[in-house]
Amino acid sequence: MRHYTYILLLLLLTMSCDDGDVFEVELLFDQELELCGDDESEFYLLYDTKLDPSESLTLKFPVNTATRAIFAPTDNLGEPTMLTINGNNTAFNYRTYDGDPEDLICQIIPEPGTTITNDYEAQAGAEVLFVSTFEDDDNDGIPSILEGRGELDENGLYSNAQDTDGDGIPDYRDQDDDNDNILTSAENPNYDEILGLVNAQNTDLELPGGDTIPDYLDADDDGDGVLTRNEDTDDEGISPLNDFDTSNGANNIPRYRDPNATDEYIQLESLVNQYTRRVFVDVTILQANIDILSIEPLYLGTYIGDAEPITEEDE
Ligand SMILES: [Ca+2]
Ligand SMILES: [Ca+2]
Ligand SMILES: [Ca+2]
Ligand SMILES: [Ca+2]
Repeated sequence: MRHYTYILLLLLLTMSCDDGDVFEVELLFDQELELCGDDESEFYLLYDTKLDPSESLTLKFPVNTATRAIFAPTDNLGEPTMLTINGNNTAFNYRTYDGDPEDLICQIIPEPGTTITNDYEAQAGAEVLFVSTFEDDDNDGIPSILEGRGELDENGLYSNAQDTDGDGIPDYRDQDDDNDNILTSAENPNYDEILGLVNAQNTDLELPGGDTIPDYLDADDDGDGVLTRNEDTDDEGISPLNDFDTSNGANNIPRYRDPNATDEYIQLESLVNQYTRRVFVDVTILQANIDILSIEPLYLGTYIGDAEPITEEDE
């Protein structure tokens, strides 16, 4: 996950008044962009607002196939998308207000004059550069980088990522890494920010037939030769697909953790996998050759989308 620490980044806009005087405005925005509009709207509006004094930076641009792609990247190459400010449907504004601008801001074409005290619009010609990337996460409690995600390939994808169970879903997107129908998050990987995964639960470590493979990567947790997915999770409620036995199991231990319980119940069905994708869009305004706003390349900020759920079947 990216982390931006632009706590007090000072940006300067040099502006000219109607009489030609130039003055400077300090812009102390947090550069965490928000979005109005969606793929079905007429316009997107990316914006940043602040109080004391109340100001906004807004970037309006039309919704079309090209701009929808800004919010739905298909790779992590970070290839830039460019739009040109045209003074018409693609506009960049700096506004000041006499109150909190938050309620006004999502009116794509606000009525000036009510609470907007100044409205400066970049003239045609400036360019906007968007760089879009995304992060997938199965939210199983283990950071993707520790699930063998590996490096991006030349296509901007993690095509060489580890896939422990060979189900076609790489571990970093797989909620059930060993395909035993028990979610990784329920197999106690015990990830620690400092220690990593050294304390991951391993049921069969000291059992006959056991191993050094942690449960979340071990398809046979008790080392008895019967796959966990074909044993019973008993009344632990740990897997809705692996409940075969109405008894409490021998020794009050669920069969999948009891090496002495070796009855096999064939389960061919697997849990449906769901992961989340979060999109990041870095926005920079290029080209200083504008009359009203004299800006060098201005890093406007980053829009961080919601973690959108994606469902996929294993192969
Ligand atoms: Ca995983
Ligand atoms: Ca599992
Ligand atoms: Ca094990
Ligand atoms: Ca077993």
